[in-house]
Amino acid sequence: MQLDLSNKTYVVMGVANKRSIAWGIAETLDQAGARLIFTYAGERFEKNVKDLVSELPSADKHLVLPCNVSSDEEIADTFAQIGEKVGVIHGIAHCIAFAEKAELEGEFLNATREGFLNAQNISAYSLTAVLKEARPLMTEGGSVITLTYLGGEKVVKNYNTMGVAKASLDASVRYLANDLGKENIRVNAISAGPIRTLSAKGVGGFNDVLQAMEDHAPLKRTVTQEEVGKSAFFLLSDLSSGVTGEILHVDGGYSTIG
Ligand code: N5H
Repeated sequence: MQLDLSNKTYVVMGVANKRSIAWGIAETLDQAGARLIFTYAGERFEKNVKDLVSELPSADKHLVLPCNVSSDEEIADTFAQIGEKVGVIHGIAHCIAFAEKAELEGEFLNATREGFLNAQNISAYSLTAVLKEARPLMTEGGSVITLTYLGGEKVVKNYNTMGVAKASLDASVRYLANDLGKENIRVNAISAGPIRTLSAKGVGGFNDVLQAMEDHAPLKRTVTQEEVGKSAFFLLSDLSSGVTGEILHVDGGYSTIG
């Protein structure tokens, strides 16, 4: 069993700022000694991510690259660069989702074809698109995680089109786990409870969801980026060597309450 990740390399996709769940995961992996490759969505996040990474204790060994996951060419280009620079990778934290604001309020029935497909494209298909390019670099086996949410399993007010995209992501995790298991590549998801991140900013009813966690979750509180980071460490490391195709709820037990 290996708790030290100093000879491992992970790709962390989707850090926007220091509140990002992806950043909580990155900090945990950095502390364990892993080498990290960060990818960011567009120029507006570049400086943020580079500044944050430069503050990590082992900043020198990490890399920061752009990757717009709506483009197959960009994903191929990013992973070609990763292959050239580090060779083998041991895992990926895919922390990427998007839905237009109009899709995140009112009735799900108001979803537009474009809004629905855009959410599926960025939030669900991107995991498969990334794994197509990452697979050839995972020659020593590996572990991949993505972030999902309860709204993909149950109806959660306002989550709407994102809920359907997360259901698709959850199913993708199971099919990808089945495809890649023979290469000792595991694929799992963390279903985090609500955390105040940039992606949650400005979406309706977020405070009510936080309050419901405090009132009804078995732990009677919300969870932190660090707690998601610790569970990510479990899933990305050898500690979880027998676990694949799984959705791990890091939500203070909220999803178990009827
Ligand atoms: C039930 C809820 C609250 C309502 C729904 C929130 C859904 C959030 C997810 C998506 C991914 C947010 C999103 O795409 C917002 C964008 O329209 C606008 N924001 C941006 O473009 C910013 C700048 C960038 C950084 O954001 C992204 N995503 O690129 C769910 C909450 C209780 C839990 C939650 C917040 C879940 C989740 O999936 O994040």
